[in-house]
Amino acid sequence: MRRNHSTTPRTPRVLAALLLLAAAGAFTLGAAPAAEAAPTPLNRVVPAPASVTPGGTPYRITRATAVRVDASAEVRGIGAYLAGLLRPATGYPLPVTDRGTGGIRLHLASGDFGAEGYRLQSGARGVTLTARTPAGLFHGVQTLRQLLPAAVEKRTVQRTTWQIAGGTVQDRPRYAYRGAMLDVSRHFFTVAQVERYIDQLALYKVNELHLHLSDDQGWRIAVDSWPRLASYGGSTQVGGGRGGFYTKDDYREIVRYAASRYLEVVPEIDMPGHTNAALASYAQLTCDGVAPPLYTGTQVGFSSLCVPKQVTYDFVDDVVRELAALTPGRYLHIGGDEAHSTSHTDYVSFMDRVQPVVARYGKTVIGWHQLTGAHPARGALAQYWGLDGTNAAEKAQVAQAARNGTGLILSPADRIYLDMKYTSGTRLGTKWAGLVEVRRSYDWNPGAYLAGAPASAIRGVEAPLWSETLTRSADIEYMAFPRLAGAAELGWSPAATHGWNAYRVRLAAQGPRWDALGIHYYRSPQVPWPAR
Ligand code: TNX
Repeated sequence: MRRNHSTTPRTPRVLAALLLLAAAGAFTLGAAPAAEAAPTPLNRVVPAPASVTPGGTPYRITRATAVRVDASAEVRGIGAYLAGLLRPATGYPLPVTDRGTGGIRLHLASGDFGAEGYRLQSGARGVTLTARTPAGLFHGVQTLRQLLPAAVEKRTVQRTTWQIAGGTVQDRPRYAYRGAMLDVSRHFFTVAQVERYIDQLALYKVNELHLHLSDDQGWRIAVDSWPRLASYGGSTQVGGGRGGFYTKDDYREIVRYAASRYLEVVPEIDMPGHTNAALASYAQLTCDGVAPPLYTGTQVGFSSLCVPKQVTYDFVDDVVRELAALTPGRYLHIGGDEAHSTSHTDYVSFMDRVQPVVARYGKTVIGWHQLTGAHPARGALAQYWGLDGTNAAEKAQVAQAARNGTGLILSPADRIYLDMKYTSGTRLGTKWAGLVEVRRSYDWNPGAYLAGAPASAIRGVEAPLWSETLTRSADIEYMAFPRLAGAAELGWSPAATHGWNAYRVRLAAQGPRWDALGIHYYRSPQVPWPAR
């Protein structure tokens, strides 16, 4: 007791002295070496920029830096988004203003930028992003972000210097369609989970979010004229969990959020197969009038809408009308894959009747490539998901359709199906298309991929993520990263920049960024990740 009494007053003083010393040490350590760290080279970005001219003094973001925008609400919005990204880690105020000079400038101008390109110029006095469109500025912001240290992604103040290498980046995409698909049917993902993924996609300049909204295991979008689709058809998922669905307001929120990140939402209602959830909800949609039970397994190819019945087309009309009305984007995906329990004749007649419905509600059809076995509508796009070295007849059919004017979106399953396991040891995912390590996923050329398809038919690349085995955001991330970055680069970067040896170095630099963002990713041994 007494002893304690005599020693306690001294302890805090000693502790305080030690803390002061530690703080001083941290201050010196924090300030000095970071100031000498070289800025990230202008080409160490994913996707690789079209052209880079390094040179000159870097720009250093300081407490005095402002984000200077054109006097336009949309440009100001992108400026606010950028400032919001940079403020937490820099601790700087970064006001967004349409006055002054220097700093980080976002500027719209006419020029040879295309619909999504931009120019980034960096020098001692500032960084200027110029584009013809807000989308171009937004993509330029993602480049700027990657040129700053990975610590910029942290949400607390970091002690370092924030430099952007001097020089010019001139950039624009190879393809207009750069997509990612999320299967929200096999397992349901909340609006917040979808928005988290959207933010991750935006970092890599992905501009299309394809949502697989219906399948055998769950119907995920409210349809007022057929309410049981969501309330009953959405009530479970693979493994028998509670499932879920998006109300119309939820869906509008996803569309709004995606648009704020310059992504277009492509909704998919998969038909005529993959429809058990709909058939279970409405017995009249089946040919025998008997509703099947809800399905929580992972088989495919056992369900079909009843092609001869008129009510099928009343249903399709209602669903397409309501979904088209909710969707500002250009496309409506009608699925059409694995219709193994629909006869070929029925499949063709179904697609002949359904495609005009999509057109009537003002949307362009996208279908899985089996659509090329029917009569793809004028302007329709087919999404190719075949594999190397298999099914030559089917490949020939897709190539023939491409020669006849059907545009193609490439999603080869043995390359960019993000649900394929990386190795036999990958806990999540499936392997029906093989094991797909990071290099295999990246190392192919979309422009020359499908023999006989003219290069002009290739509209872009999409990386689908099927969710039979995925239940959490961490699962989505582990399968998507790092392969999604490679798919995004195949969609954006000119073929001339393609090369695994340089790519793996650029990819490795993303690791610390993903760590800072809390993205759970696969540390592939093929990539020289910096030590953690
Ligand atoms: C094939 S690809 C499917 C999906 C599965 C996926 C699993 C395609 C259009 N259909 O139904 O979820 O494989 O990888």
